[in-house]
Amino acid sequence: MFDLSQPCAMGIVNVTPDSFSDGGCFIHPDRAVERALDMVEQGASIVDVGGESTRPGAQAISVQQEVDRVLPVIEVLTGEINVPVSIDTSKAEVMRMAVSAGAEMINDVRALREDGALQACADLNVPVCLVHMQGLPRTMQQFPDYPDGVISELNIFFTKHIERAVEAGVSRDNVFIDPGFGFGKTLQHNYQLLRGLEDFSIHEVPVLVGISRKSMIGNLLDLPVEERLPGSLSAVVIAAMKGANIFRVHDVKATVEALKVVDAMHHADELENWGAG
Ligand code: PT1
Repeated sequence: MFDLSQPCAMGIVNVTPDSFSDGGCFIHPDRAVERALDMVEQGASIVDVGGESTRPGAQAISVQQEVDRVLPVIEVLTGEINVPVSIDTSKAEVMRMAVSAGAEMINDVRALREDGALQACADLNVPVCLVHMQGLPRTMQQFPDYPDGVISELNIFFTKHIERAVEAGVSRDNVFIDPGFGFGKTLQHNYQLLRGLEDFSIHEVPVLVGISRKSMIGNLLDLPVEERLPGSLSAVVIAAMKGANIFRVHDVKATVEALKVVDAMHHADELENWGAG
């Protein structure tokens, strides 16, 4: 189901009224489903459905609110597409209900630190992405600080949280890690992370990255969200060359094309060797 022999795109399906880059256009379940279907057509290998915004400054929401947003979308989607649906949540109840409704992966920006999330994941036996975040969304961008270096601190975090998940009964084969670009990181931290991405290979688990349209692109280039595609694609290419496996993005078609170029370089000797192409 998760073929990670090639880099792949995970399409972002926000079912939130306050999402930082879609401006909440996909709050209606039908719109979210439509958007997900487009992404699959464009080559998404996974679609990631989320009901809680976790961008800097976002407020927490209740279990009920989150369930009401994501469940209708997951229920329809899993019947209509042939790629796995991932649930972007930190809440144990949402994880359980989403997987019952057909979701096949859990994406948790809080790395299973909420009550019951660890046990839910162990019980559900699906792949889980452990994302690094310093602090919590509402305040995480106030004082990001990594006195021992951002790469070294994240490696300690991943070692600890992979271990903790495995001890709770999560299969190591089901663990993915994600450095959490923009989650309690300055511009400097984000680019140090991008530069050092290959260092996370020591954990020998797939690496997921989410950079698409984030402030690390917008602040660098001084561009609004709708003009961040070239910068986002550049980051995708860098991350792919540094061994990242899954790319959580808004712009699936462009990302799949960029990833194919990187893959062609990696497999250059197997390409067609005639004509002027
Ligand atoms: C991510 C991610 C995510 N990001 C995974 N899941 C968000 N696995 C939601 C900004 O700086 O990177 N990996 N789920 C969205 N969060 C943010 C954070 C959005 C920062 C925007 C910014 O602009």
